[in-house]
Amino acid sequence: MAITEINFDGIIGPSHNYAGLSPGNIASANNAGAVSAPRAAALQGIEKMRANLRLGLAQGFFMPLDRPNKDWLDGLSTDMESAEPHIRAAAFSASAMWAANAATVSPAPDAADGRCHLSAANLLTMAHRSHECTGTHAQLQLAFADDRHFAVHPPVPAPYGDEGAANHMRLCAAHGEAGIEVFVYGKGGGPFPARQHIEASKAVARAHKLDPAKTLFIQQAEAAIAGGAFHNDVVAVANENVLFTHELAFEYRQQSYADIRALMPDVQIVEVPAERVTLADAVQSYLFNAQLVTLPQAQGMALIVPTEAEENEAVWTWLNEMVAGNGPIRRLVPVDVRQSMANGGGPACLRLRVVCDPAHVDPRFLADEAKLDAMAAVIAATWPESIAPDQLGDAALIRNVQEARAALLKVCGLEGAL
Ligand code: SUG
Repeated sequence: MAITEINFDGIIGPSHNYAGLSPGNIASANNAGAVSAPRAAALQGIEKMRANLRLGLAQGFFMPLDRPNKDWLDGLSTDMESAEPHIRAAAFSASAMWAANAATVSPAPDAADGRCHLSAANLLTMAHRSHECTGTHAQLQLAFADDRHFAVHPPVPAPYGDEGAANHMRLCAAHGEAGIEVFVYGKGGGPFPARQHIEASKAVARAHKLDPAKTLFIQQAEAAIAGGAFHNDVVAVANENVLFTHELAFEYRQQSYADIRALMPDVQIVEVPAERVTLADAVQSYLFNAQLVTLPQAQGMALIVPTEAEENEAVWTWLNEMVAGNGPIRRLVPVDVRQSMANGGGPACLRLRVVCDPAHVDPRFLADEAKLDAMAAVIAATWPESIAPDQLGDAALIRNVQEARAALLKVCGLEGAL
C-alpha cells in the first residue's frame, strides 16, 4: 500500500458538555451552560467518518480519554466531589475529541530521517486542555508504535504553548512527495490569548528534522484571533498544492504569500475576500474549518464543510461560485457536526491528518464500515443522552461515562491498552 493521507477522527467522548471553558472561542462562550447531547454528538462524528469512507478516503480514529481525569485531580489534591466547579468541568471535559489539536504531524518525505514524526501538543493555554497530552501521547505511541516508520515525541515543555496541527499547514505536489511545512503562530489576540507560541513551533520543526529551507513560520493576524479564530484552522486550510484562506488570516498577508510562493512556485492560493465573507461570518460558519481532501481517481479536491456553512447565505453563495469556477476545489460536502460546532469544533478540528502507509499503523485505530457499525451500536447503547451543567459531579453520570468508554475500548480491541 502506498503512502496516503489518513484522517484520524477523535471519537466524541461520553462526557461531552458545554462548560464555556475556552475564552476566545465564540461558540464555546455562547453555548456555555447549554444542555449537551453526547450520544447524538458521537453519532454525528461516526456519520462524518462514514461519509469520508464512502468518498474513498482512508479513515482512522482515536479513543476518548478517561474522564474525569483522576490523575489531574489528584495532582490538584482534590476530587470530583469537592473540586470547585471550574476545576470539575476541566477534569470532565471531552475536549480530546478535537484531534487536530492532538499533535503536529510531519510525514516521512519531509523529515531528514525518513520517518513520520508526531509531536503531542501541550495545549497549555486552556486548563481543561492542558491535561490531555498525557493520554494523547500514550495513544499516539500505541497507534504509531512502529519506530522504523514513526517517531512520536512528547509535548514541548512549558511555558511555550503548542496546539498541534490546527496551526500547521503542509503544501506539496502530492501527499507522498516532500513538501513545505508552514507553522502559524500567534503574538497578540486583543482580549484573547494567542495559543500557539513561535518557540513551540520551532521546537516541533527541529524535533521533526525538517529542512529549514523548506519550513516557514508565519504570524497569524491579531485581528483574526481577536475575531474568534483561536486556531489558524478557523481561517485557513491547506491540501497538497492548495491554500484556501480568508483574506484576514495572516498578519503580514502579502509577505506570507510571497514567502510561500518562493518555496513553492506552483502553489494555488484561493483567497476569500473579506468584502464577500466577513471574518465574523467565517468564524460563525466555519467554512475554513473544513476538510480539504483530494478525492481518489483524479476527481479533484472536495471541501467537507459543516452544515452551518450551507446556512450562511454569503458563505454558501461564495462557495458555490468557487466550485463552479475553474479553481482546484471541485466539490462541497456538507456534514452535520452541530454538537461539536457548538463548542467551536468543526469537521477539521475533529481530525488529525497523518500521511503514511496504513499498513504501518496499529490496525485497531483504522476504520471500516463494519467497525463503525459496531462503534455506533456501543455509543447508542451506552453514551449519556444529555448532560446539563449541574450534573458534572453526579456520581451516576461519572460511572456511566467511565463504563461507556470502557465498552468502546472493548469493541475496538483496546481494553486495558489505554
Ligand atoms: O480548544 N473547544 C475547543 C475547540 C477546538 C477546536 N479545534 C480546532 N480549531 N482545531 C477549544 O477551544 C470548548 C469546551 C467547553 O467550553 O466546554 C473547547 O475546548
